[in-house]
Amino acid sequence: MTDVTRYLDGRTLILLSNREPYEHLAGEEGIHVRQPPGGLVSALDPTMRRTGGTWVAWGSGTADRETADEIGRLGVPPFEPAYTLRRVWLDDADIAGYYLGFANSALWPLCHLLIQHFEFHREHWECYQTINARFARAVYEESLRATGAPQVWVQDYHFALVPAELRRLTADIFIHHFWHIPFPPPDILRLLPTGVPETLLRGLLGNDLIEFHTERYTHNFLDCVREFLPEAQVRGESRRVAYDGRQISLGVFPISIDVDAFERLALTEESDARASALRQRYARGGRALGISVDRVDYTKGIPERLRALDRLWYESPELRGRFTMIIVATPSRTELVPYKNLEAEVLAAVREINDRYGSAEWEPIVLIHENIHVELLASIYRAADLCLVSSLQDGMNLVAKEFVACQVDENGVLVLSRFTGAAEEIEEAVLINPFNVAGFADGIRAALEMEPGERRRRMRAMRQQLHRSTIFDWLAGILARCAELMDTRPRPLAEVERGPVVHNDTLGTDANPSNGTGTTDGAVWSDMR
Ligand code: ADQ
Repeated sequence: MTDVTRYLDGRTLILLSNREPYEHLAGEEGIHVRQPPGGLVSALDPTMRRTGGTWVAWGSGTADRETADEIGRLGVPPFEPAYTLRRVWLDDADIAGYYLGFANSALWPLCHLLIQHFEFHREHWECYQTINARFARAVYEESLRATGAPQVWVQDYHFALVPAELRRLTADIFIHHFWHIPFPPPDILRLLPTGVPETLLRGLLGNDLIEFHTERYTHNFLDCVREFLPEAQVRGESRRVAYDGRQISLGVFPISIDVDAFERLALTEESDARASALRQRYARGGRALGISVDRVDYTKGIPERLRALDRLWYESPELRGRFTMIIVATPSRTELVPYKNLEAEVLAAVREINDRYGSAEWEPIVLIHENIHVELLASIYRAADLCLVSSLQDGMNLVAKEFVACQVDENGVLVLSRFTGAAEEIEEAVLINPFNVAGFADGIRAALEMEPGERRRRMRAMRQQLHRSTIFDWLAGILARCAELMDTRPRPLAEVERGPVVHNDTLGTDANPSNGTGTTDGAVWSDMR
């Protein structure tokens, strides 16, 4: 892992994300701790362990209150505290308004251009503002405890208003923000009531640096600023905005995965055995095996994928019995109606396809409708001959990268929607448009028929490219850019007076009631969004 501590130059990193890196859960055998192994946590937790600092997040676990002090702080990892987790409490109304409401029923569909799912409620917007202010206050309090000059890193669309609110509380603090999903063009943002887009953009312009996956999202952001905040000066060529007497920079930093970790998981003896067993079961006698992995979310194009498969088996009867598709589809945000409906639609479509084309020896689609352990995921990726990613819009899409990392035998073909951030980065995938069902079916057919030599050439090129751009390169790129920007800023007086910087202390064991209370179950993925 690249040593990123040098870019911090002794500053204290304060990270803000909606989901926390360690969640305490009450179970039958007492309290246990779980670490969600999503890309973000697996990159940032080791970093925080090395740099110290504080991670501020929603305390979502059922035993989170009992395992933190009275203001929600505890040292983590629980058995070997290296940094501080500051939990912020939300009640059911907060979750309904801020998280399920404005963040996931307004911003999420708008940013993905899927306006048929867009819902605006004034109470949700008010709640979003209140909760953003609450998180900004928590970050501010943590910044006052920091022993080194603080550098705040905000994650995602849950916190568009935090940067401006935090800057109101402490003007000189360095704040940057990674936006994990697409950023929409002005015509889409205009669907929000007057005043809301302006407030969101002003919130984001509280940052010193805003990071996106692709150039396109950066352009959309700048177009929105031009349109809604005429008082701001946009300098497109240098990707900067001058606003309120400050300079805000934008950067393109495509996120990635811990490539070596996935590769190692795919290469273990157990994984080898599991991959052989999977092929024996689903791909016997020259049959091909396909895989897809997503949360059940309308952005992922799951019904479109099923339509393409239906068309393929309808048009090409010779492919019936020659190709099995494993669809891993994890329930997500099931409290929301569009998600509940989508789940029912997916289950019904899978049943229909299996009834229509299946036989006593062959089930066309094997649906795994739950979270699976990352070890099993790596084995399935390794065993598969093709991976279908069919998002209607997707900020990046990590599944595409995980598949490539686990293809250690270099046999697989990646069929990738052109509407993912990944498609702008990965060369040699078979690109498809999920809205064009016939074209999508052709793409799958082309992947199935591709010569072994061509498959190997493409996969090898994708793997080489991926190794040059891991999650640690992403992290180092962002922190290096922050260091550059901080160097060009005059050092605020408070920081000069603070004297030599040292790492933030984590809470001692006394203040950490969670110590020794359980096990880390790192293998189960949890819905990070
Ligand atoms: P997501 O929309 O969640 O992320 P994605 O990037 O594909 O989408 O990441 C999903 C992660 O969940 C992957 O690591 C995948 O392996 C895992 N996962 C999904 N289903 C699973 C299951 N059943 N069992 C186990 N693991 C499962 C958002 C944006 C993306 C962006 C990321 C990171 O929407 O565009 O790539 O953030 O910035």
